[in-house]
This record gives sequence, structure tokens and C-alpha cells, in this order.
Amino acid sequence: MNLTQARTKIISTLLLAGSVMATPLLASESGETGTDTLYLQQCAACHGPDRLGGMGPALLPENLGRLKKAEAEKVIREGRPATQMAGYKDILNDQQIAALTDFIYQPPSHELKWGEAEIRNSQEVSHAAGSLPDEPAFEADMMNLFLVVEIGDHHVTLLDGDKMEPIHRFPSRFALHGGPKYSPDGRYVYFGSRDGWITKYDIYNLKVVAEVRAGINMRNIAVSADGNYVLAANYLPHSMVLFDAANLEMLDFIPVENDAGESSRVSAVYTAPPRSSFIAALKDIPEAWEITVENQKAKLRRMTTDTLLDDFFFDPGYQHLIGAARDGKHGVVIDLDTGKTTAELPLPGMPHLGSGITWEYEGRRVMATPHFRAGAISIIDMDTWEVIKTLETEGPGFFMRSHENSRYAWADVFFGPNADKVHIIDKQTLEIVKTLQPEPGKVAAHVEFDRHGEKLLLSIWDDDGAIIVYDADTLEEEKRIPMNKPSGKYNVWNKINYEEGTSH
Ligand code: DHE
Repeated sequence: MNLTQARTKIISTLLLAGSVMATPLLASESGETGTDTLYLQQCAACHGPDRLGGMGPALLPENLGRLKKAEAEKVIREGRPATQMAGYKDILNDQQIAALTDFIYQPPSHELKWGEAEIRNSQEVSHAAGSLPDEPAFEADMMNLFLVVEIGDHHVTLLDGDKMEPIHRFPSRFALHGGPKYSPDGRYVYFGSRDGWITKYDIYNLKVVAEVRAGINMRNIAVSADGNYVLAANYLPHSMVLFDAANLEMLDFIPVENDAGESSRVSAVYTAPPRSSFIAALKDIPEAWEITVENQKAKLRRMTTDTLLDDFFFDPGYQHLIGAARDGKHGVVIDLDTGKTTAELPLPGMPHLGSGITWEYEGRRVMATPHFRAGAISIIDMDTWEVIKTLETEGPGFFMRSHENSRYAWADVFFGPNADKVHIIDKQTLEIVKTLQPEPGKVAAHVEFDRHGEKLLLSIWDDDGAIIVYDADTLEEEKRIPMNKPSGKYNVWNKINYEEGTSH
């Protein structure tokens, strides 16, 4: 069925079912005369009659938060290259395009539901567990593979980390965000999209094996250390959802609320391997949760925090949670056994702790984090929780990376006029020893090392972008592989071994 046929089908179905008149969401949302009908006629086939998404992404304020209105209007007018989104300038006039843009940025008039039934109905298993060959369909060091998420045209490239050559490229869900999570043996990977989709992909067979939609607006996912469970954390609705990792069957739906019944978004959830648990921080309620799975159900242990938490990080033993306060003015250290705050960190520039890394420096462990709102990298002693050094950078940064075998840590300057630069820090002198500008005028961001710490990949974050391969020792560029806005890159070995220089 082509796009026009799909549109015609959904409109006739809705009209026949009387949905246009009967759906309170659409009837009461009309605002401008006829915009709701216009939406149904032109957009619903791909984006869903209730804007929850379908073949196209969800068109709700939460999901559009990162797209400027003018940009959305341009997409409606001209379409989005390399996607199914066609331009409407020959079908709709300027006024109609403006009205549709306003419409999709309005919250729906009633609460949208994405509960147990919707989640179960969304599950699609294309290859049941055990039905595909257990041998890889290609030759490579399976532990030195990289996945590169290309957010320009929503694809993922699988890369051979020895040869630094692409093996396969496949379409992803719209707007993947956060690190994909590997199964402990590295065979499977789970991707999470901002629209709530979880995709399980079999790397050996280069095939999507199962998908499910966990929420309307999802924050991230975590895979349990034993590989048996996937836990999804949502912004919308206020929920967490537990899945069987084998086929993404829903096992438990956890409303995220406190004892008083107040609900909250989830800032993030991560697996904590030595604790055999997941740790989550809540964004609107001062609580962090430790979640274990018993009889395939989630069991919660609540920790009351002194402040609302944003993203967070752990010490290597998973004894402490190091969290960014939502006010962006400090960080906190919480002892995960007692649930008590043991230290306050003077981190005033909204640290991006999810991107923190650790290493040994003069016989002690230190961690470093970039800041979203300050051109600074803070280096913190993890015994005393004192900031031992603040490095001045050429602007606020997003990601930091290193590897146990490398002398250097890499930090991007994601925001501001110097976004095309990358700093290289000597982990033993705690100084910036080199600043690269690989492609003047184009954002350079996010690094990932190969399993040996000998080579690394850096993204040129542009539709006409690339990943650049560097020698981790000489810091010399070796090659460029063209890609469409490559964002994160994830090395199998580093991830499944929780390498100290990379995100977990
Ligand atoms: Fe991310 C990871 C939160 C905006 C690209 N980002 C994460 C994680 C969190 C987070 C909690 C860790 C999840 C995980 O890996 O399981 N990100 C946020 C925000 O709160 C913020 C600032 C605003 C938002 O709207 O979400 C934000 N993030 C962005 C972007 O604008 C980026 C640059 C582009 C994009 O894709 O949207 C972006 N975030 C990333 C990437 C990772 C990530 C590439 C994984 C990094 C890694 O190496 O693991």
C-alpha cells in the first residue's frame, strides 16, 4: 500500500467508524476550524489518529520538544529527506501548514493512555528465541564490533572494529536515543527510541527479532546483568516497564509514583551488575529506586533523596550513585546501601554525569564529567569526593571518553561557536594536551575506543558527516567513513565489560 492509499484507508476507516465526530481528543482539539480534520486527512495515516505515531513518529509536545516549531513547519512544507515524510507545499496552503504545526504542538485534551494492553498489543516477534542460527553470518572479531547510530536518516551501521569497515547498515526506529544495550554475550543488542520503541536485534544474523513499544516518550532502557530482563524508563506516561529479554514480552508495568500517589517522570535507569539490580532516579519526586526482579515482577526499594535528580553515574563498585541535581547547581553522592547522601559536589554547570568516566590517578580513582552549561570539565577524587581540578574548555560539552589502555581522555565541545573542536586530556597530568578541529564548521562529538584502546572513532555530527578513525596513541587521523549524522558509537567489548572509559 502506498502513502496515498494508506491515508485514504485510514480516513475512510475513521469516517466509517464515526471516529472523527466521536473522538473527544480530536473534536475538542480542533482550535482552528477544520485543523483536526486536516490532520486526519493528511497526517493520521502515518502519525496515528491520536498523534501517538505509527509509521511516522509521535506528534505530541513531549516528543517534539527538541524540534523548533519553525523547523517542524519546514518539514511539513518540504518533507524530510531520506524518510517517508513527503512535502505538503503543493497540497496545503501556508495557513493550513501553520495551523497543523500549532495543532501538533498543543497537548491533547485528554490524557493519552499507554498501559499494559497497549504495550502487549504493540509487541511483534519476527524471530522467536532459538529460531535463528547460533553462528555469526559473517567473519569478524565479534567482540570488537561497533554499532554506530546515524540519527540523520535513522539508520544503524555495524562496523568491523579491526578493519574499521562497515559490515551492514539497517534502518532503525525514529530518533534512537541513549546507548543501545548489549546482551552479556554480545550477540543481541536492544535499542530504545524517544517514541518508546524497543528493538531487539540479532547481530549474528543481522535481523530484528522483536519489538515492543514501552511508552509514548521514553527516557532509556537497561538490560539486567544476567541478560534476562529489559527495563524501560518513561517520561510519558509516568511508568517503568519490565520485559522478558528473550522476546520482549511485558512482565510487569510499574506506575512511577510515591506513597502519596504523586507521579513522576524517570530521569534514567541503569543496570548495577554487582548488585544484581537496576537503579533509577526520578525527575519530579525526590526518590531513587533500586529495582530487583523476583518471580518476573519488579520489587522496589525506595531511597528518599535530598534533591530531585537528573542523570547519574556510579563508582566502579556500584556502592555510590553520583547524581546531578535538577537545579543544575550541584551534584550529590548517595550511598546505595543506606540510601543516604554522603557528599555534595560543587558542580555548578549542570554536569552531564551519564557521560562520566573514571581512571587511576596517582594511586587513587578519579572521575571526570563535562558540563552542559559551563565550558568546564570537573575531575573528582572518588574517595574524598573533592573536586581536584576544573579544566577550562572552549565551551560546554556533552560526551567524554577514554579506555583503560589509553593515556588520553577525549572531550567534545558540543555547544557554542567552538562545537567543531575536541579536547584531548592527559589522564596523568590532568591537562588538555591537544585540541583538534577535524572539520571546521561541523560539530565534532562523541568518541568510542575499540576493545584494545588502540583506535578510536569520533563523529562529525552532520547530515553530510563521517566517523573519523584516530590512532589512540599518536592522535593522528587514519581514515574517514562517510555517515549521515552519526551520533553514538558503541563497542561490544567495552560495553559488555563495563570498560572504565566508556558509558555503561
Ligand atoms: Fe542524551 C545518552 C539524557 C539530549 C545524544 N542522554 C543519554 C542518557 C540520558 C540522556 C539520561 C543515558 C541513557 C542511556 O544511555 O541509557 N539527552 C538527555 C537529556 O536529558 C537531554 C539533554 C535532553 C533531552 O531532550 O533528552 C539529551 N542526547 C541529547 C541530544 O540532544 C543528543 C546530543 C542527540 C540525540 O540523539 O537526541 C543526545 N544521549 C545522546 C547519546 C547518548 C545519550 C548519543 C548515549 C551516549 C553514550 O555514549 O552512551
